[in-house]
Amino acid sequence: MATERYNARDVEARWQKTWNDKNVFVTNNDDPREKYYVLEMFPYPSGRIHMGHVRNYAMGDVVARYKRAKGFNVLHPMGWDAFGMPAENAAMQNKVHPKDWTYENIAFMRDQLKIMGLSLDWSREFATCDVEYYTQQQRLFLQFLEAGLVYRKNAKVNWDPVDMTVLANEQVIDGRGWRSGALVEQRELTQWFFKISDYSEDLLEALDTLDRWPDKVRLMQKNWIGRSEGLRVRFEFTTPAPTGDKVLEIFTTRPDTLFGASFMGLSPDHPISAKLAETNPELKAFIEECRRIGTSEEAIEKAEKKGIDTGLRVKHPLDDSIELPVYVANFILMDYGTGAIFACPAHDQRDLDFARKYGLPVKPVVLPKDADPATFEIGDEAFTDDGAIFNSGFMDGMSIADAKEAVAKKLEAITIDGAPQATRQVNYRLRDWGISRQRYWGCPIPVIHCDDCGVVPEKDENLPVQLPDDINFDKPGNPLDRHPTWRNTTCPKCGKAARRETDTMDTFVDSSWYFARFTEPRCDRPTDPKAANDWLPVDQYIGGIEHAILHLLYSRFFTRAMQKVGALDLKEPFKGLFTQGMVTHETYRLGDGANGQWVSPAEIKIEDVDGTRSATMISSGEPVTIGSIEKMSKSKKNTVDPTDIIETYGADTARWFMLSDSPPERDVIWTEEGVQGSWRFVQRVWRLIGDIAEKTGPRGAAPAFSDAAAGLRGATHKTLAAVSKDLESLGFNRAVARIYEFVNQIGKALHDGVDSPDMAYAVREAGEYLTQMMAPMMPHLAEECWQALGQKGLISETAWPAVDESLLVDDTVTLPIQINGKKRGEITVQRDASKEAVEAATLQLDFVQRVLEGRAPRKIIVVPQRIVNVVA
Ligand code: ANZ
Ligand code: ZN
Repeated sequence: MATERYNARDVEARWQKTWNDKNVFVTNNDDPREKYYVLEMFPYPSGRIHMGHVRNYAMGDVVARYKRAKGFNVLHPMGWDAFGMPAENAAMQNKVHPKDWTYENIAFMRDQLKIMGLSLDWSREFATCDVEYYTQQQRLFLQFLEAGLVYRKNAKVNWDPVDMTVLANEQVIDGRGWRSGALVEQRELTQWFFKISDYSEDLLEALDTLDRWPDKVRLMQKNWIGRSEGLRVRFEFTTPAPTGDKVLEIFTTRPDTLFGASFMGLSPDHPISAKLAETNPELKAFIEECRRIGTSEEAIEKAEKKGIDTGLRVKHPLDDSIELPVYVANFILMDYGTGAIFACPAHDQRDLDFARKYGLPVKPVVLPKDADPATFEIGDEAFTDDGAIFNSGFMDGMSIADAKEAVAKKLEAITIDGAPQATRQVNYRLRDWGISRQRYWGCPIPVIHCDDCGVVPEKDENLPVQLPDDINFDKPGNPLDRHPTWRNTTCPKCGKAARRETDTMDTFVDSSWYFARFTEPRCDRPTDPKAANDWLPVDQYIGGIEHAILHLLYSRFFTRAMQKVGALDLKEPFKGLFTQGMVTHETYRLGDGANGQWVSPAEIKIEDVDGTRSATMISSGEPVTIGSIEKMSKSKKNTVDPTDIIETYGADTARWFMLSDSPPERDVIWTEEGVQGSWRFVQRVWRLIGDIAEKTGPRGAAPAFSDAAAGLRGATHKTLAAVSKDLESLGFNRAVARIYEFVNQIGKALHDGVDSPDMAYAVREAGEYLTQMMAPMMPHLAEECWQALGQKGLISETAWPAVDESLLVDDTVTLPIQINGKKRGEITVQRDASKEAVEAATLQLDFVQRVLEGRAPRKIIVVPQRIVNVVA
């Protein structure tokens, strides 16, 4: 048996069948053991799994298998994030129904995942496009609506004229639709919103409690929420405003710079701008021009700063003699603060660009440290750092913080037009979440439009509002709008003919609660609160950094919203978060490499002559240039197909290589040589275990151990302790490195011979522990080895071995040797060696014998574990 080559293909299929037949990974909610929930971000069923998935799921599976062995009741489910645009694009391009396309992809990808040997509870699988799932999502929506967490409002949206859909800000890249590439337009639409802003402060504060999240993710969320403390300040008009307002209210975070005010700015969407535009064609044209920039902050930030003087004037709140002009300016957003600002060009770059363009004053009021107030001037760059206030009357000499406080106090105490001139305000960048999408392949929003009753929620007992199957994609836009009958329904309130809402939900809604659904996936409510509370939060969530902001923030909001409607009782869904690095690969291009067509690793052959690598096309022998290492992507053709790899080398090899080569948070470079190295290791382990099985018998009672046997046992238990620690902290590559070393140690021991019972025991133990340690990473090989070692039962169901702590202490000590009171050298002995044994060993030493010159010592004193004194 030991000489037989390990045939991963047969072995892996066999063990997968056994696990499946025995329901080894089906999790029972009533199991009394401590619970552990490990989850990888579920995939979008695009058609095939890619190496990024393999890496992600291999990591999650190691955690799941390790925790199971540690005695936890582990939940490790899998599902599909299955709604979204690609299915509709496929429908349009290939005349296939989005539903068929999606479910066919799921079937294919499920098989791909199954050959990876993941310890998943497939009985809990669902796709977000399953009617059962989106029914419960509609139920949640209605509960949120009733709880005041959902509302409708008119909103300016990014409209993609080719895909005929609203785009989120993140989907607009350089003013164009991310998918279609079309120039994005602005439209006003009535949209559905989730009130995530109700939780701005809570979402921000609770970041501090997420101590098992990467710092960078917490920081990204913090910046996204964007809390800022500032003042609302009311400036009195000295010319009549067209809206009849007496004051212009602005929001500022820098009231300390008030004396540097140069002009006022209004958003193009400010009511005063709109009113003025009615009679001012130039302004009207300018406002329309602004609309074309897009709604994203990024686009606005990038655009050249432009504006128009309205002719209106306001009074400076701290100095009656100063009058400030009011401009409409393109860089001011209506939905932040009050949609109006005072501008201080010396200390704000946007204001400075604007002031330089229109020749407005630039007066510095914050003096950099060590600068001379008499000569300090602003050039092309605003001064935004810390300094001391100057040119500012009563604030002169103050720090920025003190000045902010002083202005606030002063203005709060003044009353104009019946209200304080300033009030303190906290602002958040975080906007409410617009979830309306004008698409077919999403969860229908379960509301009805009635001419008499307005917007009416669908009745719970009428759920689901099911997507119609008979649709066509002949024209762009939303097929639900065009469907001849689907829209027609009756009003749940008055019973008259009414129309269904045709918007569907943003697919981020689907992924904001799937982790809760997995805890009781067939429940006829969104969740079973007991199951959700028992399992959640997810102990270890693993996924890509690209979801660091939106998906995680929305899920955190959803958990709070679900708590509010009683679906569960907690706030934070993910206790531990891990973001894994990407899988990269060399790139290859035909010809000299500059503009040659990309070619895939499978199409080329690489030769290595004295360390110089060169590549040619397998088909034609054409030369190929080897390029840089990049994230695997279809566009650069530098992908390898997981199924090909698994069929060639086996799942264990692919998993092992993925886990071995670099720390899991870093990028890993996929190389053929690397995979082959892993494959050779698999073979080596198999031979090693075969040898052990042949040369040693089952372990009985522990015999007395020689130094060599004790040494190997020490290595075994030290490796076990270290690997356990590595797996606890997701240090997979470290665990792998230790296992490599351990295999070398076992190999050496085998080579030295295992004829004595103590060596046989130690080697057998080492082989068993090795098998158990590698089981989370290479589960098929481990099962096979376990069986070869004559073990009963599945290793997947076997407890993690216990570390014998006594074997962790180093079992030798090094003692200094003094001869006649002077240190002459050292001796290394067993820690528990007897005094007589140490004495005898000391007398054997060369340097001791030289001093004694053949005589016996007058005296020899051994202080155990401390020192040896020889009196010559
Ligand atoms: C005067 C000032 C002076 C400002 C200065 C900055 C520097 P954060 O920190 O992001 O909250 N602002 C206020 N409302 C705005 C809007 N609707 N659109 C664009 N800009 C707006 O930013 C707050 C600062 O952004 C505010 O403080 C305001 O400019 C500007 F030396 O007021 B500041
Ligand atoms: Zn009605």
